[in-house]
Amino acid sequence: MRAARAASNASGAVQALSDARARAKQKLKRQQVVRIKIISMGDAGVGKSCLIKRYCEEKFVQKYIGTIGVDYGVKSVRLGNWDLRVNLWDLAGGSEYFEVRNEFYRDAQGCMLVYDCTSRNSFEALDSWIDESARFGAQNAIVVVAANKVDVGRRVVSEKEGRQWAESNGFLFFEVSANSGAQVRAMFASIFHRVLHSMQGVDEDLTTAAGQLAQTELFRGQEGNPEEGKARRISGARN
Ligand SMILES: Nc1nc2c(ncn2[C@@H]2O[C@H](COP(=O)(O)OP(=O)(O)OP(=O)(O)O)[C@@H](O)[C@H]2O)c(=O)[nH]1
Ligand SMILES: [Mg+2]
Repeated sequence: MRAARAASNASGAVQALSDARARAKQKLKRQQVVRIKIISMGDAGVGKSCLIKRYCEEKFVQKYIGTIGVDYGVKSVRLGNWDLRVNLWDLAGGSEYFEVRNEFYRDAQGCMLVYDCTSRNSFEALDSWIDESARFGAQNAIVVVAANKVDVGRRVVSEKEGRQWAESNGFLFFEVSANSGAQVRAMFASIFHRVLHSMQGVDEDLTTAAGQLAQTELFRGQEGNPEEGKARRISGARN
């Protein structure tokens, strides 16, 4: 009788220990943090800072306050049990900041390359941005091309033209508006997904969760985006 009670106590203790271990493991999993580095680039005034502000704070600022050199921020994105910390380096587009921003390209994993669909110059400058970023260390970054300001009626670069340029380089393409918020969340979610997918040693569950988020945001942003399947690194575009 006493032996049976002792055995039952022992098995209860084993069970409690195993439960505690499972809880600890779950907690550890919850605390997993993955960091990625994303940069923004494109001509001055195309709306890089506004797109980041729209995504991080859901706000839009009408007044143009040019970035001085570089701005930095961290955005946390909860993905299943994971905490994705997105380090956002917002580079000034003005030529006077060439020396400053060249310090920040290195090891970028993702890049938001922005033009203003109401400015042909900003569209024609895209090649030079790719060259500059590749020259200064971002050659492995996954690129998403953002045609911004689609809320403005008087566009001069058609969606077709923008898409063709992105496609010919193998980049993701989104038409966005920092003003209305159109496709901004979908664009960021897609780049996170592609960056995680491209990284070595990332837990599959995390990449899957990021892919699901990207799909959800695409649905939310209406009809979806045929470019979502494609992604290529900067280096892949130049050969
Ligand atoms: N209508 C409209 N205006 C926008 C949009 N995005 C940005 N702007 C305006 O464009 C101007 C420039 O925006 P910024 O985000 O500061 O541009 P930037 O690319 O960061 O410029 P630099 O920091 O100088 O490189 C501001 O006056 C914004 O209000 C948009 O989607 N629609
Ligand atoms: Mg800026």
